[in-house]
Amino acid sequence: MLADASNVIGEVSEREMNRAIADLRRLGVDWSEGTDQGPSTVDVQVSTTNPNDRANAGDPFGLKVRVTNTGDKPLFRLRAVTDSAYRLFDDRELVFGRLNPGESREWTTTLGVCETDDDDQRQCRLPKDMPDRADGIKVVFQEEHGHAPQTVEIRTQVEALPRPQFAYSVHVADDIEGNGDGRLQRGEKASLFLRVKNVGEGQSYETHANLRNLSGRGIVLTAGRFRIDDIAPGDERVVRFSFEVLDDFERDQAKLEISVIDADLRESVNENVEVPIASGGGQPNRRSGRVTLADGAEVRAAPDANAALLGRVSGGALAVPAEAELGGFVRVQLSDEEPGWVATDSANARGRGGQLNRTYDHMPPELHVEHGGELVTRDDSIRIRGNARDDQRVRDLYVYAGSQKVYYDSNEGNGESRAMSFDTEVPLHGGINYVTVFARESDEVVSRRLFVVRRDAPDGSLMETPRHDDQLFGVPVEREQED
Ligand SMILES: [Ca+2]
Ligand SMILES: [Ca+2]
Repeated sequence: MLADASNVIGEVSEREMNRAIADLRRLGVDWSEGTDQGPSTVDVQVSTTNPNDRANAGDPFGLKVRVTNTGDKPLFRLRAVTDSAYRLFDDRELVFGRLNPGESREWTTTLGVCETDDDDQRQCRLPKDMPDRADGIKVVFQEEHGHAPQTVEIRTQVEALPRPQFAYSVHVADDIEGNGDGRLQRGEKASLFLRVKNVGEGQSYETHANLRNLSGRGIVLTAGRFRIDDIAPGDERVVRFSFEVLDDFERDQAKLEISVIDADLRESVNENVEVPIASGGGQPNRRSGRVTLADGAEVRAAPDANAALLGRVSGGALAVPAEAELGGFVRVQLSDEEPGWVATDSANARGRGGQLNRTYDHMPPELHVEHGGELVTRDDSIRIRGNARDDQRVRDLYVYAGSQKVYYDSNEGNGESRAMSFDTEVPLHGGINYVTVFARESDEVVSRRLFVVRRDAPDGSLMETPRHDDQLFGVPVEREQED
């Protein structure tokens, strides 16, 4: 039988107890107190619902315990509770009740989190954001008259889902209501194009893109929240936020916060963006028709050779609609109605076959971590190694064991600023250890890998996890500059 037995029994009032007993009877469990007739031997089989006790994050996973009375005395109110250093696997209840000689009973409890879906179906699954981890579960028995069987143990492994990772770029255009000069003045309504690319190895799930105003009065968001769920690896999405700069906005820049969050996997990026507010500005001349951008032409956010680079034409020339001209630049229309500026002398080429390669200014380092495939050890440390590379730079790389920093290496002064490698021993305490590896390009652009290693005793038995670490889900990204 499959049931979520938490709080079926426990500290309950008599009335609740009677109701619980009736519930158990419906499940075929006899919860009578009985009279003590002495001990009896019990065969206990503990297993999980999966082969090799391995599961994938996001999938159903259950613990199955089968008890057989191999002695000659009945046992009463037989039950068991799990004990694990992983909160989700801890304190699960299994209920058997009266067990007569020769009888077997089985109880399965979920190790996941249960919710009722839209069709009123109750679903219990492991959380999608679980990292690679190895755990131990003890099944501790109780019997009304003190004849409980011995504690049994089981070991499980969960494999994380491949994770998405978000690279992105931000482009503010005065294209909704404004003079169209590529700069933002008071009184204009602007688009903020957020281009998100999944550069990770797994898809995203429930994904939110949000824009927040951090400048107070004078900035009005008109579209600030989007859902961009289920982004496959390698795919990109464009979100078009919009906001207005009121005439009485007093500051010389608008401060906005952008965030992209996968709510299921708890993978997120966020960043503050400062958009300068221009005073004055030119009036572009209207243009129509198409222009052909030369192979290698640079498309920028404003009519200025130093303005942010949106992308570069490659593989041939590329024809695009022309909209306006200003200061030696032509404003063209890119995909998704996004405007861009190209120097006029790069906009009268011939040919075709090119495409626009978009630039991502926020691309986290590619981080590989190897732990030898082993998440269980009897040693007091584990060797991990790996490397990080980035198109811009890798600033530093560090490792935490629980809340303790155990490794740090700065890339400052190294010959190759865009790559780093590491090879280190991470100390382990008994039981469950959270190991997190970080590689940073900057304070905001960080990659992280988390996994959970179990250290067993030299004889292979499960070890107690020190209490201070048992709730820790890795550590937050550091903000301060390392020394
Ligand atoms: Ca403008
Ligand atoms: Ca980068």
